[in-house]
Amino acid sequence: MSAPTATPAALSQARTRASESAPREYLNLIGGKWVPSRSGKSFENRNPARTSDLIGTFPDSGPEDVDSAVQAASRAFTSWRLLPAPRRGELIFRVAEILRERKEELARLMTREMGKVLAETRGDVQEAIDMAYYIAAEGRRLAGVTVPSELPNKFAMSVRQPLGVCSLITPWNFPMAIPSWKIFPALVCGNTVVIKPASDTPGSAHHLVEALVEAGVPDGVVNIVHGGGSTVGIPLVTHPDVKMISFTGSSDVGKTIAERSAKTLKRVSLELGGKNAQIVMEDADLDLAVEGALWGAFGTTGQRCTATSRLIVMKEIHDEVLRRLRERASKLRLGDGLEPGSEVGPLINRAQRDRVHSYVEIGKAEGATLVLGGAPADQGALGEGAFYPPTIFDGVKPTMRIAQEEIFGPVLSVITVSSLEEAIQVLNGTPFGLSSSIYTRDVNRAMRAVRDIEAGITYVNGPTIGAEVQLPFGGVKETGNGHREGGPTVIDAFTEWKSVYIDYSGRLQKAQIDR
Ligand code: UN1
Repeated sequence: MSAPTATPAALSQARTRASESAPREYLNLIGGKWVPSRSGKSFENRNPARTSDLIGTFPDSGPEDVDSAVQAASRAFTSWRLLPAPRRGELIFRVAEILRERKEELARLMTREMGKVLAETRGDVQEAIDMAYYIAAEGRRLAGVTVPSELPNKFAMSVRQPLGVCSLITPWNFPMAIPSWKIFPALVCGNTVVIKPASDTPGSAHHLVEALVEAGVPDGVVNIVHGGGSTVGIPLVTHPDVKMISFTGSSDVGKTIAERSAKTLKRVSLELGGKNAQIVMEDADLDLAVEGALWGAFGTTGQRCTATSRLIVMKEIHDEVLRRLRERASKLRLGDGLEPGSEVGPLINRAQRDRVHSYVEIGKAEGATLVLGGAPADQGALGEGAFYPPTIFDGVKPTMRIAQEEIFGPVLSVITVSSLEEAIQVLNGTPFGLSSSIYTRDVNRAMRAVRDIEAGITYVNGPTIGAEVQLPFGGVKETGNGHREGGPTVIDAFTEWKSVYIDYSGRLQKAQIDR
């Protein structure tokens, strides 16, 4: 009889348990080598559900580390750009397979460093897997346009070319999905990258880069430099050899990046803040609308750029919607995302918890009615983390700061309206335009909303969260600068067009003149 063999899932869980106990020293990846910061400085990564839990230390890097990484990426670009795109795609496909095998282990590690509950971190890893499969196939497309020439014996087409070294700066709320939205398309298009993940969640990006190394990515094609915004982020934006910057984060930082990169005319793709709203019409399926609002507002503890932070409700159904919402939200279980039964994890850190609470104070001072939550949850074990309960304000006026500014926490503002026109006007009345939603059974109203809402994403009878990788992702107004991640559109962000004319007439032909 042969000895029992461990299944991949069991091995993965064993590795997780081992790694959950011991803090680990993580390094930068520069030119294919794992190295500490030049200064030797490092920073800590702690579990936001239990800040006594030290996950590991990461290099606290500086401009000199950025420079080495950009140089390594520039060197690697000379050969990576010449590797046929289908081969680059095959490498990304191998990454998908590696992530799929480790999904559970990676999700657990992510919950430990970011806080969101396990079902959601599994979704985060899944989004990276989805993106890897989607983009791997793009290696056999990267389509250009081929069109007739106006002249005889002349061929006209256009091809896509890589940009060079891309700086990728990613946030902590989707610690693997968002890096994957940027790294995979950048690579399949033939670019090389330097990534700086958020210093609250450096581990998940590290694990993604490890998977790329294991899949066989050549030295220098992917580099990771850990550290802060001013010490690593800004040098990555201003470095003369960087050709493109892709950033996801706050609108304020996005504007700084746009200003700092404007002097060198670098391409900049920005995915910034949101103040997303869900409209509930009086004909809506109210159970469905309340389910959607709960998931949109309190899923990921409200820390999604697509999170629902305003609920715009028709006056006829206001009381009923609020009653059901309050009842359901008050039962959501706060807790460590690794504990079975937890439905709402902690905020990313105490500073964010303080910020959320300061918005609650602002809402009260502005005259909104607090109907649920509104104070940090620090009873018992929750006191060791950065927990904040689902919080609902009623009687919110569209111009109040809590209805205008991105809070990035579990705070929902309920606004009452009396017509679809007013609902859309209120929805559009913020500086942002990322995601939006309308619940109605009336197709005419749904189609008017789809047409008139100013946002990059509109859901009908679905919450504001839950975008899929194969459609463009991004927003209008201060949510971005016109670029889109995901979908075929992400290829536009990471390539230059080259138009190619091939004259096989054997004579000088003059466009616009010979006719
Ligand atoms: C984000 O909040 O930055 O659509 C990304 C969603 C997720 C991605 C959110 N698929 O909610």
